[in-house]
Amino acid sequence: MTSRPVIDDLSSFWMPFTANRQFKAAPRLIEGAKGMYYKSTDGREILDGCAGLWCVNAGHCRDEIVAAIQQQAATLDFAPTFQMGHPLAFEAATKVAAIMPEGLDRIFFTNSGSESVDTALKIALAYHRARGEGQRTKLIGRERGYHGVGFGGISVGGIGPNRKTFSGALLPGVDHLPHTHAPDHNAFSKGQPAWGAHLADELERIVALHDASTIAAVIVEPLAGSTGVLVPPQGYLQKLREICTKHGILLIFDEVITGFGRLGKATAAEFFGVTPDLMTLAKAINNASIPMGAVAAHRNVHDTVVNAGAVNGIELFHGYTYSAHPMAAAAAIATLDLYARDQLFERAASKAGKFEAAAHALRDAPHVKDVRNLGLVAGIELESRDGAPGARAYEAFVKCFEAGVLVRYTSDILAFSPPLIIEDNQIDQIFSTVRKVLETVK
Ligand code: PXG
Ligand code: PLP
Repeated sequence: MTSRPVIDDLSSFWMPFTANRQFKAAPRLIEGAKGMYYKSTDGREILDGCAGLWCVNAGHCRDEIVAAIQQQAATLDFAPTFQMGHPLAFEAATKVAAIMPEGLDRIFFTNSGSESVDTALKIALAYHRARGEGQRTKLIGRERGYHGVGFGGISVGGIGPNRKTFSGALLPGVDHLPHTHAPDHNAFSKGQPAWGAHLADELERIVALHDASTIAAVIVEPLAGSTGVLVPPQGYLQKLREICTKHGILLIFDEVITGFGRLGKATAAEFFGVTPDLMTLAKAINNASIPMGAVAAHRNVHDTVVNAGAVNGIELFHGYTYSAHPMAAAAAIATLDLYARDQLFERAASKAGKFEAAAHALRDAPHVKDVRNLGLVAGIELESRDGAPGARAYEAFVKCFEAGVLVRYTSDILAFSPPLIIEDNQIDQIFSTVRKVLETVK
């Protein structure tokens, strides 16, 4: 057994989205992973109920991806993609494009979901400017939306605590749709709730207020993950699409979580049958093995920007040192091949029914006030403790970890999004562990 590191060893790493003092007083450390399991530094196997952070869709340390990265590290460690190129960048883009909805086949690489969001917002502005409508600069997000942590992302995002400290420095010209969470109507919905399509009509109100001629884009997560699993009401996304099209506004789907099989199709856009103009991707694009993200742009958006300027001029003044990093690209190619070979998106679809039943079986467990799900995503919302929102879910999360199951929590919502390779008995293990834990949680 590896001994726990002393607390001083933990002090230098300022941990992201973490209660640093609380964590460092009682750390949870992972030192290995394989398939569906993490291994903790105290030698325990922990079943991964949330694919790391919604990202390791093919399971951990897959041999094919490991080999691709190792080989690439020894062959071409880095090459610029500014006025240069390397073949894997183009190959990775072609492979991503091949599984995107019809038309979204121009791929801009980034290194994270947050960068993908900023990139998509900038492409939207560039598109309108190239069309001679440079006054279209306003951006519409949604309450409870999570779009990463860049200034663009928190501006269009709708999570109060993520914005509060920075409220004086958010992007101007942003408005927000209402969120779609409606427990009075939709608690314990299996799959898409029936009530709430009309919430998309709020976009008409926002358009009337600002005038369509000032609005560049609407950005939403087709299924909101981080905020606690909000499944879109039936017909809602279709309405957003219609209203955006009617007013010449670009629709951006933030598919950082939903991309690459989470709902049983390559994208949520495909699953819902609604095609955005721009899509942000990251995480499972290469099984989270090397940081990578992307924006899939509709060919028309790409062509409008690229054809607007002089032939020898840079068309979009945007990019990252590591856009299409060779190792990330190699990992993406290996990952996409693996998804196809093992038919993991289809596998997710085939397990969704079992997953739904196992999640909803907790309906009568202590503290549970809602269960919601779609594809291989589920959320279980708990009653909050008086005066201590989030404390109950935190206790459940810690106890699950101690009982050998990793779940995710946000405020008082437990979120589940396992690797798509999950087996039936592992689905049972996740939810039976959560039930046992909830029986002991105060
Ligand atoms: N958009 C969406 C929809 C996301 O879910 C981002 C953008 C930002 O991606 P990066 O790679 O910059 O983190 C995300 C990220 C959680 C959790 O447990 C979710 C995310 C990140 C960390 C934790 O809910 N989503
Ligand atoms: N800051 C400085 C001083 C830089 O030179 C660069 C890139 O060259 C950046 C930030 C941006 O880094 P990246 O391209 O990795 O996003």
